[in-house]
Amino acid sequence: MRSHDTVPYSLDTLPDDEAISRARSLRDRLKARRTCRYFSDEPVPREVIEAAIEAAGSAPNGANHQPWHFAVVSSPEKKRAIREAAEAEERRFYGADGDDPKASEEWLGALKDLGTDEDKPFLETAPYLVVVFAQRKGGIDEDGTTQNYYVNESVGIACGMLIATLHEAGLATLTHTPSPMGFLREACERPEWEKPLMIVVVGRPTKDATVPAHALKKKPLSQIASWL
Ligand code: IYR
Repeated sequence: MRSHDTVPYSLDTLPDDEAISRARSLRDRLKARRTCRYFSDEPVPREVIEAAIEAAGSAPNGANHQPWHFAVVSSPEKKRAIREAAEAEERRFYGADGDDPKASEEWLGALKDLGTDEDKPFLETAPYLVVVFAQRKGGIDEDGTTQNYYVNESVGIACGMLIATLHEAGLATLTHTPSPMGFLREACERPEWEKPLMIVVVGRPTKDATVPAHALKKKPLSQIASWL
């Protein structure tokens, strides 16, 4: 190793059975997470959002530049503006405005079992929209001059940690990705070198919320892992 400042690091050593049982228990809690599309307007504590963003902000990332920004939107006016702009894009995507859909027939076919369409009422009803921005530059400065590395990987991992923490706090989430979503930069007053990556919709499910049965079909371990 080249010389650099260090601090000690250690982890509690768990007995194997305890390690296995903890891994399985977190697995089971994470497996219970569902992508929810029916949100009530019931408020949720801001502290939960803050803690989840702090968890996300601890994600492994390129050169510790922490190339992310989380714009937390709760104002009804902002949420409405985001909904209107997102639905305008989604109408083009699904061809709901009378023109040919931007999405291919194949893509629309792949979405059939999810039941999604151009209506996104949750963007207004959910108490919080966490708009996640990836900083292509400017991770360690304010003026966007520093180059960042592995930006999509870093921010993707951070989003996973954000969602996991929100789920652990009993909140429902939805990763929403209108396409294109450049309008989010203006709505959230972010600089041009930041790229909106996704909206994480956060709140509580409505009493009669459902999820698509299709989304419950998960590939078994034998299909998603190989051991070499
Ligand atoms: N952004 C659109 C379409 C969409 C695309 C994929 I891939 C999904 O898994 C779900 C939706 C929408 O939100 O409707």
